[in-house]
Amino acid sequence: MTDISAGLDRLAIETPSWAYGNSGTRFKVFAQAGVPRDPFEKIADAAQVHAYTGAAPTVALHIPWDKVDDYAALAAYAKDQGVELGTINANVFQDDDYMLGSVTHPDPRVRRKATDHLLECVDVMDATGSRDLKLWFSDGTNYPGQDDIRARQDRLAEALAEVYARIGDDQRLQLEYKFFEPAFYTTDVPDWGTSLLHCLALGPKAVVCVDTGHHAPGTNIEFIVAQLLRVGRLGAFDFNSRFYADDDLMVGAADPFQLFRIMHEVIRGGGLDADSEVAFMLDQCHNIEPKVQGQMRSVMNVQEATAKALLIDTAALKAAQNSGDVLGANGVLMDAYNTDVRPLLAEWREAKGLAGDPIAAYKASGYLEKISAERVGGNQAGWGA
Ligand code: AOS
Ligand code: ZN
Ligand code: ZN
Repeated sequence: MTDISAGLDRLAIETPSWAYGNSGTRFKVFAQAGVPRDPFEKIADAAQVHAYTGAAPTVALHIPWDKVDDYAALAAYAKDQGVELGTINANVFQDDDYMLGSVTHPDPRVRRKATDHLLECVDVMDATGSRDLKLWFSDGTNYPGQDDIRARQDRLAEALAEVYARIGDDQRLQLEYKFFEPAFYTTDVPDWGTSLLHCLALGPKAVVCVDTGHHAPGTNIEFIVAQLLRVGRLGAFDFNSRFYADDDLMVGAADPFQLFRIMHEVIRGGGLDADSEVAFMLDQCHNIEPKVQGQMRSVMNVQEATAKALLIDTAALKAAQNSGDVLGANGVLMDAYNTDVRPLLAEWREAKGLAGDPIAAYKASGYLEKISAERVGGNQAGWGA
């Protein structure tokens, strides 16, 4: 069998700090035992995911949910636990001031407040050593005529330009899109085209973040991935699964075949090459399942899809494509997809001194029992109250 270990070695999946806290829907948040009470404990949990999977070396922070006095101390703690701090996620959607928008709000006072928060996030990046600032805006309108759609784009461009001017040479601005929710008529960054246009206007350090849950049903996400890679603007993924809208379920749970197709385009476009800067992140909430295990399962799902994509016989695929062999080409892809890669991934882990079955090893470790006894009064993730 083809040696795919080099490709797997390069696959690093960032886990989000908010996945470890309690979460739910607007109907109910089901509290779980042992959830973290502060950012340090979230990092300790993220470190478990990396310790058992060997593929989740960084953790994304969310400001202000993970606000601390001393970010250097948080970064040092993370290092101590065997992980590093990753992407900084901004939050300009939770204050009453943002009811009509943040950086696109008609009132310049609110726009100033929102932009100042984004600049504060860059200060945090400087302190944590993070490369990426991820911006997701809930901004939009609910009713036709509510605000001037075009003026809102101008306000967005102005704020982004100010943040872009502030980031360092080695830092990037990721602009995430989402087609609806919480705005229901227009969203100010609804799609990859809008995100890309703003990134192109800003410059090379501005890149698009593709959240797999942020598309209308039936959208061909792998096409978007191929297109963004072609122009060097695929910055990152927020991986998760959707059945209906922005469900934030475990990546690969709803449609592992879609995930395989996405990873095929990533590999085809150089997104897993040694010099690639594409960031792979999870953006999920575990409302009813155990959180650390949920993150492990998700990391493993991405690894499985990637392993299958790495197994594609690219020479045979190209030959079939070039000779117009439609079924042959499709068959090459399906052969790879239908391969059971679990034994191969277990071998990959064992070669690194890890357990072949990370979840079984984690369950046997007693970590969950330990944190359940030690941590009383864990926090909500900040999501879904
Ligand atoms: C919101 O729908 C987006 O997916 C965001 O990426 C993210 O979930 C939020 O910013 C939490 O940090
Ligand atoms: Zn997201
Ligand atoms: Zn989302």
